[in-house]
Amino acid sequence: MATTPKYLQIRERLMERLTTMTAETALPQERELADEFEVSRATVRQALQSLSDDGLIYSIRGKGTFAAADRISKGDSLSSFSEDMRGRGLIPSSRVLTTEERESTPTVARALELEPGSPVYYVERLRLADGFPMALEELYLPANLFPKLLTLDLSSSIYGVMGERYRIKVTAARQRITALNVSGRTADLLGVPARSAALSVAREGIDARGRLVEHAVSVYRSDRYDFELSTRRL
Ligand code: 16G
Repeated sequence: MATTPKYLQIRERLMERLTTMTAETALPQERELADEFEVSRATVRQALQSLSDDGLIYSIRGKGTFAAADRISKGDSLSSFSEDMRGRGLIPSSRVLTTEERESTPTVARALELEPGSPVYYVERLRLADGFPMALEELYLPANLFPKLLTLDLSSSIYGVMGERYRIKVTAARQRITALNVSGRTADLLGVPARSAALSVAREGIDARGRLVEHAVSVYRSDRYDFELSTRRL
């Protein structure tokens, strides 16, 4: 009778344990797991590697191995980050990192169909779900549409502020998803090791009157977030 390889048995036991662990908490060290399960460290390493390959855990060099959060899928309805997170039972929040008025660069001007150099408000925020980093978001908003925006509290929903304060509702959007690796400040803010894979989503939000009201670039941790798109043959 074929026996299940040792590392798969350890993997099973670790998977059971993961179901009781909160996301982002550390697993015991390799050596401790080897003692506990009475197997070699090589077997533990193999089990951990296979869990990591499946995205159930992740390691940070020098720090240890951690339980991964369940991945969040974004559907194809037009929603804000806050709605997205709430819809999944998570509490959204933000750390506002930068707010300033800028002259639009050619790229931003093209995205918002403005004259290059026209004033835009720039808002950079770290978006969190249940207190854990999910995305780093940069927003550019035409200054003429949102007078005094930067005097407001932008740590909750910008779409909320747009609707309540300016009566502007994003009703359609153009989106572009690209893959990238994050390093340096971005990786640090997102709480991932350098060169981690991430998803960058650029959105141009259009309001009910057909105006381009936002250009946003959100860089999501790809271990915690994915996009789901439905298509139909016409
Ligand atoms: C999402 C949007 C972003 C929008 C933000 C508003 C994508 C790719 N981007 O992150 O364009 O500015 O939501 O969220 O979906 P808020 O209302 O929670 O601040």
